[in-house]
Amino acid sequence: MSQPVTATSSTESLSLNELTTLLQQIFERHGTSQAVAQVLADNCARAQRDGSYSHGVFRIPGYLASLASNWVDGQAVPKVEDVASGFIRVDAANGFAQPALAAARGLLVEKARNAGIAVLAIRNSHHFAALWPDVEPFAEEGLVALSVVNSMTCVVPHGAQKPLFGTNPIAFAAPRAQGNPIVFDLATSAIAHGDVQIAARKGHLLPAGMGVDRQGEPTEDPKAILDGGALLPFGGHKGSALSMLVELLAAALTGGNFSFEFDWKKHPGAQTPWTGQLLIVIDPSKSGGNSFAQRSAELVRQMHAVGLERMPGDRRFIERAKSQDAGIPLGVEELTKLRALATHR
Ligand code: NDP
Ligand code: PYC
Repeated sequence: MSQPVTATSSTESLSLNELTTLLQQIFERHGTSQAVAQVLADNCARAQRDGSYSHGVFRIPGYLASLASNWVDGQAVPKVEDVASGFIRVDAANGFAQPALAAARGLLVEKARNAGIAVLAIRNSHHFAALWPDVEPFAEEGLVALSVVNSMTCVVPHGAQKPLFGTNPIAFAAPRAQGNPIVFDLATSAIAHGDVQIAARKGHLLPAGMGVDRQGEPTEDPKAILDGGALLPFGGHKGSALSMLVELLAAALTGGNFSFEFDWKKHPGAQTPWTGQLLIVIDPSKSGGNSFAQRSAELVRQMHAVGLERMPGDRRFIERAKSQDAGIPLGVEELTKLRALATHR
């Protein structure tokens, strides 16, 4: 789900570089190292550019509140451990997950190309962003990538009465010949928590089946979900099983927290989940068959041949192309606030 920002007289359009620079200034001004600011700003600006509005500039106040509450360490230096031919562990040192991935990325690609497959297990990390930016670049260099990250307790497992799981997204990217890579990135909850917050702010109702109120009764009111209610997994028992998979791979396997294992109550304002993240990267050239990228192009061709009009990722690629021509539109009021954050704490 997304909330398009259409260019109008009350918007101003920035290039990707301009927005990244502004966001970098904000992060640094609010206590991150330059290295962390660069990684987070790049991630957040690309999300905004692609129309991933629940994880673009909308997230800045949450990042800054978490930093201000000393819940997350914006100066953390990740510790990368090369533990096996196909396995890297990273202790993010209570910092953000993306700088941990950046620190291990070169070694991860080298291992995937040598062994055919490699795992990156990040723990002690905070992931507050869209997941597709973590996997898409691997596909752009011919690799297949899968990532999972767990978040914070707000999803009721199918058949249970109380929330336990996080919104726990799964992102996948694969190269495709003569086209954009195949990329999907989806919360295992019926809707991302960020989109519930956006709907609440705008006074919109949600479609049926997304969540329950504090009494456990189905509700379409996003405020009732946020005020003591909870979300449901997508697809009933099937999404619930995938959410459990994410808890196992992103937390149990990495040494990170399950979504229910941390409590930010002692850090007022904290919003970033303190959990773990797993990435699996595969070099498809090792399969020895026809070029994987040609095969994925064939799959997409056949999907279109049976009537499919929109692939996952298409909406983002269209938004990206638009912003390359016209810039990234931001509301003037929002931009004024962002500019103020870049100069004042
Ligand atoms: P959506 O339901 O909007 O989209 C999920 C995927 O389905 C996307 O790849 C999307 O492609 C694709 N898609 C959407 N509609 C269609 C359609 N009609 N036909 C074909 N494909 C379609 O995303 P979610 O609400 O599940 O998640 C939003 C974001 O929230 C994600 O980026 C996720 O990583 C993030 N998130 C992050 C968390 C964290 O802990 N860091 C926790 C939970 C969510 P497209 O992108 O082109 O629209
Ligand atoms: O939108 O569900 C979400 C989310 C959780 C953590 C970051 N985003």
